[in-house]
Amino acid sequence: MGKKSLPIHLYLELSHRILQHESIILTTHVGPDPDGIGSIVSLGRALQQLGKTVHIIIEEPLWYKYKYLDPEGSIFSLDDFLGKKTAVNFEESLLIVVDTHKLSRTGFKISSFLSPFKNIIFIDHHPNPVPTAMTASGVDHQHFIDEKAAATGEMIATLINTLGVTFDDVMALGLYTAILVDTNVFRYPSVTGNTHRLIAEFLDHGIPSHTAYNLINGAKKLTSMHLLGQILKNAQVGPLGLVAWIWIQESDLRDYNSELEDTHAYINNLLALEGVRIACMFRQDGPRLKLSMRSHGDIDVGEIAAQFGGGGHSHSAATVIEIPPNDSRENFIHDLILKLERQL
Ligand SMILES: [Mn+2]
Repeated sequence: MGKKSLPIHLYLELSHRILQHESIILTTHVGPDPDGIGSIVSLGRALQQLGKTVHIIIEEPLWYKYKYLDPEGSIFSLDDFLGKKTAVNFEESLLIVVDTHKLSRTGFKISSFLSPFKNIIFIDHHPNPVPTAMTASGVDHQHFIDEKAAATGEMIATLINTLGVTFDDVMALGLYTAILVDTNVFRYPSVTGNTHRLIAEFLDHGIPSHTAYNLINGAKKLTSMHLLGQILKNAQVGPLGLVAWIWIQESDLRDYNSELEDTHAYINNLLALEGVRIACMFRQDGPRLKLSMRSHGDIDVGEIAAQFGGGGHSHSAATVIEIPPNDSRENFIHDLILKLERQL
């Protein structure tokens, strides 16, 4: 039983590669979640302690609800960073991209800004369709990927330990929150003894777990709670009772004075339904339909999302679907749910 994480000698090799550079730029995917934010803030602090010059840059300013994960304001939006007129040496500096393995996922503006970098390392736990185990040591020069890691934050914690840096309060809170959110509160099969050994270290160095939990899950607005009620009221279950879904409408967000980010975790409520094995959340994405999926147990929604051109983890995945012009949205969703249920 149990999973094998990447062996420690690969982390040593990664540390060695990172430490060869004096100047390091950190970034993560657009619309960063606590995993991306906790990872860049913590790794940035660790590298600064080691005397490195670190710049953390993301596409847009940090969402206000996540600002507590960056209490010293170390993250800059691309516009703010460019406004500082800091010189960047694209030849010598190292770019580290976390929680995604594609430069394009960092955002439209920033990916073109970052593209001249000669030295790039991606640190990620999303399944990579392109095999990356290419060097003798098992990881290629760009991609340091551990699909089995519960969160990128888990990998970053191991890296920080390998670098010999002790966690401070900010790192402990950031990395704890990264794992808390990415495992849907420790309930995914990706959680292992190793995950909890790192969690124990965060608790030793940081703030209590109930405080960390409440900062992320106990700070909802009443309007968001009402929106959740409205959306769950319209939740539906497929004819076989195996797939449940909700639909997020732009007009609901407007009516309840809420933002899309507020609805991110609504889908998890559906997994509490008896017999339901897959939870789906639909929303309009321009002319297309964005479908997010969650599962528990042994249902691999990453594989299902891949059938529709998307991807993700075994228990959390997403895709964007084109509705045929001669089909209505309601019909399309109905057929899709039935198709999913018949696969189970
Ligand atoms: Mn993640």
